[in-house]
Order: sequence, then C-alpha cells, then structure tokens
Amino acid sequence: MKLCRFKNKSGQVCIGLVVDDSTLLDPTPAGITQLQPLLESDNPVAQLDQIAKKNLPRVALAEVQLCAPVERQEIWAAGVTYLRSKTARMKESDFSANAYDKVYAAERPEFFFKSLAEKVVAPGETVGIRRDAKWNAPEPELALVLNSKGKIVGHTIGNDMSSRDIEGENLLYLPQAKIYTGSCALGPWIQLGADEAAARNWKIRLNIRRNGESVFAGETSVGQIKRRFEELASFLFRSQVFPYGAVLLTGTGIVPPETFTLQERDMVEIEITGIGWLRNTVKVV
Ligand code: DO4
Ligand code: MG
Repeated sequence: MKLCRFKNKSGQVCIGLVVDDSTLLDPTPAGITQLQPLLESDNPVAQLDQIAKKNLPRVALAEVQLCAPVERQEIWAAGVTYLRSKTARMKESDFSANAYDKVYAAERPEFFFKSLAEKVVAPGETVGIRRDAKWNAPEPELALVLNSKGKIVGHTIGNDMSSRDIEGENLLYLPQAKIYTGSCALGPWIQLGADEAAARNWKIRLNIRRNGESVFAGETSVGQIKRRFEELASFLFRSQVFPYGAVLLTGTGIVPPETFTLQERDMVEIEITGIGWLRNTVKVV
C-alpha cells in the first residue's frame, strides 16, 4: 500500500492511496485528510485496505502535483552506514578521516538533523546546490518513516543533497554542507507494510542526466546498510521525543567520483525498487 500527499484541482492538499501506476484514490469523503492519524494507528495497512473498499473518488496520477509525504515530522539523517560512504569520505578529507572510520565501527551511529518538514522538496520540484560550494552531489537514501512511538511504519526515498568540499574541508562544517535551501527531497510516497527483511532486498539506483544524457549512474542495495533499521530508530529516539514522528534517512551507498559535480538544470533520478522514483532538477541557491 502506497500513501501520498497531493494537491487537488482547487489547490487543497489531500491524501492519496496509490492504486496502480496511474491512479489515486482520494479518501477525503471517508474523513482521511492527514497522514499522521494513519501513521499513528496500530495497523495502517489494514485500515487503508478497508477504506480503499469504499466508493472513493479516483484521480489520475498524471494530473496531480505530488507533495512531499511529510506533515510536521522532523527529518533526520544517519551517516556512514555503508562501507562506500566511509571510504569515499576518508579519501576526501585528511582532516576528518579518523572520525569517519571510528563512527562506522562505533556502537553509536552518526545522526544529523536534516530538515523541517515544510522545507522538504517535493517530487518534481528543484533541489539546491550551494553557490559557495564547488563540489556538490546527491545522496540517494532509503528513508524510514517513524511514528511518534519510534515504530517504523513505512519507507520513502530521500535525497540528502551534500556540498562535499565544505564537508571535506572540516567536519565541523557538516551542518552547512547538509542543511540549506532545497537540500532535502522526499517522495514520491510512503510505502507501507514492508518489513526490514523485504526492504533489504531493494536496489537503490541513481541516474543524473544533463541535457538529456546520463552523466552518472550508480546502484547499490539496501542490504549493504551496516546497521539494522530498529537499531537506527531506537538510537534516534533515545532521550528525544518526536510528537509528530520523524523521517530518518539511512545513509548513502552511492558516491559519484571526485571529478563529478552537479550543475544547475541537472535531473537527479533516484529509484528504490519496492517504492518508486524520486525525480528533481537542480538549481543554484
Ligand atoms: O558524515 C557525514 C555525512 C554522511 C552521510 O550523509 C552519509 O553517509 O550518507
Ligand atoms: Mg547522507
């Protein structure tokens, strides 16, 4: 079951149940107008299966504008959860190499705050590259959707846009490398009902197009993530409350070469099999 947010013809944000590649059901007549009560319920999939049996309006997916699938959750990100991320980061930064090496092996994972929900970039909108950065890359990541009790209720696709030269210069610059206008995209929807064993079989693919041509393509598997999802979720919720739940990006396993940097108007396409595609163009911010 896939759950999205979309703008209807009058500009009102509604919840959508994705029935197939081309159709949404609008559960507004059944009183479903927000994600949060569904994500907090004991069994959202069963609840939505019942709702989907009702005679709900059908909407063509191609005709609606999808919104990011978040409401008031904080967006956080885990780092250095793939070997590929650790080795790439150690290479780009003499100064911080030891820190990346240690955090990959440590019991406590690395987390950083990534975005407020209202700043998240929706599918089809533009992600940002900083005008004061010289080396910019997308980070295609599986995102865990957590309710206020810290339970993983779904998965979506995240793009943890990063200014690699700023991060590489000094790890204390991480917030500037990671948090700026357009630095976090999520979507296209929340995939409910998959457990960790199923999600670990999903592939993550990144394709970057420039003037219609592919200029970088890479692939990894969710199964390469070193830490268990429950472990990440329980660390995030240690000594911290999230009244509206949280979204946790789980780190990147695809790192373009040092010779590659994003440019304005590039198209970033991220696929996670089992979820779908998240596509955004790039602009300088
Ligand atoms: O340690 C810095 C950030 C790491 C990160 O974003 C990742 O591994 O995905
Ligand atoms: Mg990342």
